[in-house]
Amino acid sequence: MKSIIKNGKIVTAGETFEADILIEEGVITNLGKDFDESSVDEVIDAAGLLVMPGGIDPHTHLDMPFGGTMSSDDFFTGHKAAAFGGTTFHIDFALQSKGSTMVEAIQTWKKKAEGKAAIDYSFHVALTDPVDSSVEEIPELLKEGVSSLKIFMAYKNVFQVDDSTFLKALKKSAENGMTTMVHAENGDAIALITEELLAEGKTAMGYHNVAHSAAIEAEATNRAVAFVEMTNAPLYIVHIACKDGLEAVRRGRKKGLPVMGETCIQYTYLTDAAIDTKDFEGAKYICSPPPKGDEDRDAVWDAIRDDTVQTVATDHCPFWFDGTKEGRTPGKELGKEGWHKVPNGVPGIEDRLPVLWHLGVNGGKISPNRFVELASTNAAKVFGLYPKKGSVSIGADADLMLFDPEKEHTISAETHHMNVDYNCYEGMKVKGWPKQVLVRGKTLVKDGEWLGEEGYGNFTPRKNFNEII
Ligand code: DUC
Ligand code: ZN
Ligand code: ZN
Repeated sequence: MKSIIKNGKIVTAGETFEADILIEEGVITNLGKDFDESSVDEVIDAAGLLVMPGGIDPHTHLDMPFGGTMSSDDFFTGHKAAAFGGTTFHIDFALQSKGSTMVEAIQTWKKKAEGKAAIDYSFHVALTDPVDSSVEEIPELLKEGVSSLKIFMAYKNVFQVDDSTFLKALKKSAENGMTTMVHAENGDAIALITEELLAEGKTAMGYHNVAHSAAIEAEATNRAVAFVEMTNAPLYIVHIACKDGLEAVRRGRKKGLPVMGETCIQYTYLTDAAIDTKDFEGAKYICSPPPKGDEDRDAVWDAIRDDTVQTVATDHCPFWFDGTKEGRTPGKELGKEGWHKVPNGVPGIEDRLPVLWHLGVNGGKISPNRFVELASTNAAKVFGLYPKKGSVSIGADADLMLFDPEKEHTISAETHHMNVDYNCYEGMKVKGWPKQVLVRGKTLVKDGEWLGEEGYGNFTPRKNFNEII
């Protein structure tokens, strides 16, 4: 299969230029002008469109057991929704079960995706069983194509590990050229404050933000950055949502430490006011860490602008608002009796790019090139996929988003493709929408029509010893 994309304006992390793209067997084989159209199967006219690398979402949770239920998107529905929103690759989390190995976790997650995947994907693995054999297993993960390891400082008695395991994992990962990632909230403090709040009968949704305060996130983030100072091991701090946490990362980076930061699209828009409602509506936005105050939301944008964070992900972890309906897994209603029982997570895999473009580029906060860095290229660099993914260059996979910067769209659960009954950006009128989305040269979405297929997506092994950006 041979195709040409012509007349588009190519926007990469580094440059904006006009060129046509020649694609052969899913790979970009030339950039130029006036390619011979007589010998190709398809010519795509991208006049008036921006041609960008497809989005890479480095943080998702599809088909994940959590909070007494399962996240509601699987590897097909989640991939379909991702593609509609311009995302062509994602990295999901395989979670170790206590008593099992991390390699087993990766194999379990590979099975979840096999035959369902519609876009390409990879996995991080979470070390949740804090025993020395887990740390010793770290180099084995590379044989599975996995080069990043996740540590939880929160979710006591579930995923959380102690500081000595965290430090050992950091060192072992660094020795093997792997990137450690961390969920930075103080799990012991959350557990204690939760107990105290419940003893006082404080079950309204807004108390989630008291138990998951900015101080709790910032303390763990500062501790994580200090651990980087002690070990000089690369660390990527996921889903940073508060000003003081961002400040810790900024300070670490100024010192030259190999620390990198991720924020999520919901933190650029939502605040704690969304959760702190009188009724149960607030449950929709309960996630950990939760969005915080106006000042924190402003700090997220500052961090996006000044490169304190290198990626904008989603932490996509959808749960039905009403999971009691036929055919649905239990959802947010599990927490009707209190915020502490609400499954943590928000949907966003489909919304990330249009919302980031609209608030960021149209809002005058970031350039189109910075958008590409945050949405795609930086994740490819950090996680060992670049330049195969995240770039428009000769030899790269033709994972492309043809983006119409003039197209207006109102985001709504009525029209989205995520397998969930609400949308965090309901009613937001965005300008800029993906018109056509390709993975390895195959069109998955065109003008709002699904042309992809279940099983097309490939597991993509990743390299180690990656760039620290
Ligand atoms: N936070 C969430 O809100 N959901 C999934 C896991 C996490 O850390
Ligand atoms: Zn997390
Ligand atoms: Zn997560």
